[in-house]
Order: sequence, then C-alpha cells, then structure tokens
Amino acid sequence: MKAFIFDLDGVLVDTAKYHYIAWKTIGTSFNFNLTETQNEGLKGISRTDSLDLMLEWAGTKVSLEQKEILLRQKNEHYLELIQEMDRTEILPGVLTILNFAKENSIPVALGSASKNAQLILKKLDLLPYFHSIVDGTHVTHSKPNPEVFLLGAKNLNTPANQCVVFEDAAAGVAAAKAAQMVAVGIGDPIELAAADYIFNSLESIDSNLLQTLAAI
Ligand code: B16
Ligand code: MG
Repeated sequence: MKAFIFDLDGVLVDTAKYHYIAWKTIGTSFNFNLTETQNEGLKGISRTDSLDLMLEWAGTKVSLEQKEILLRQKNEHYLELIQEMDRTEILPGVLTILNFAKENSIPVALGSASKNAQLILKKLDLLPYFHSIVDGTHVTHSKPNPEVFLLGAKNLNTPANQCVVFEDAAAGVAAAKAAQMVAVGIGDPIELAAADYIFNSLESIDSNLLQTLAAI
C-alpha cells in the first residue's frame, strides 16, 4: 500500500506570503529588512529556527526572554493575517490529488513544520482528507530532519520507502530524501533539484502521473 504525505505551507495553501509579512515586521524591530530571497530560506523551517536565522543574518543577538516575545508577536500577527483564510485559498490541483487518494484508498498524512497546521486545515475544510496530521507540535527536529515524515509513515502503517512526499521547500525535499521517500518538489527546479519529480504546481500532475506515483 502506497501513502501520500503533504507539506502544508506552499503545497496546499500559499501561507508563505503571510509568514513573510509577519517576519518582515518582526525584523524591523531589530533594524533588519528581510528580503524575498532570504524569505525563501525560511520556507519549511520551524518558527524558532526561522527567528534564529534572521538574527544571524542581522548580525544581532537578543535574550531568551526577548526571543520568546518576538516569537509570540510573530505568531499573533500571522494569525491575524490568516484569520479570513477560506477554501478559496486552496492551491490549484490540491483537491484533484486529495480526491484521487480518497477514491483509490491511498492513506494520506500531513507533514508540516507549522504549529498552526490543524487550524489552517480546519479553515480550508480539508481535515476529513487526512488520516494522520503530523505538525510542529509533534516533532522535536525541524526539516531537513526526516522526523516529521517518518512519524507520518508510522501513523499510516506504511514503510517509508512506500511514501510519496509533496514539498515546496528545499529543507522539506531533503527531509523526504533522508527518510528514503519519493520526493515530489512543487516550485523552482533549481531550488528543489534534489527531488525525484519537480512541478510548477500540483495542477501540473496529470492522472497518468498520479497513477505512476501511486504504483511506485
Ligand atoms: P508556524 P510547512 C512551515 O510549514 C513554513 O513553511 C515555515 O515558513 C514556517 O516558519 C513553519 O511552518 C512554522 O510555522 O509559525 O505556523 O508554526 O511548509 O512545513 O507546512
Ligand atoms: Mg512548505
């Protein structure tokens, strides 16, 4: 039995733009201007690791207490930004693949670094498609560590090498490969070169290819 594991941010929904706005605002509090290119490097990385990277790029240090405050402020702003999110923000091709999995009894898990994953899936009305949800609240190691995907495979009772991971971040593709899984990269072919397959969007995956992926 094959299984599909989906990343959330950037694969099912474009939350990257909201993370970017919230991180950019936090950056201004320590005189750091986060660029779009730097933001690419934050994709798939946990909230704490993202802040650590930004502080490193800014060449600055803050106390642990101040870090906690910045992390809380970032998330409060992010939650405000996604408050109105609904099914119209589901990315093209997502429902086709989830329905394909459902019709073919392919087990489906979420493998996301986000601690807001449950809330977002609920807003998008996608919870019923998932047999297991593994997110930032369940793991101790951030992607590129394979923990999040290995836990998803375990919850689906599927061997790792029978799982297909859909990911938009280089860190996530690296995590899937470290877990010995098939990696389908969604996004920039250069950035995601380590993936087994690369597409612009889930919408580019036609039914023949879905059959192939399901039969790997
Ligand atoms: P939160 P994914 C990741 O989600 C995002 O790509 C990354 O930008 C974010 O910092 C991380 O979740 C943590 O998110 O602040 O909501 O806990 O791509 O692994 O689904
Ligand atoms: Mg992502």
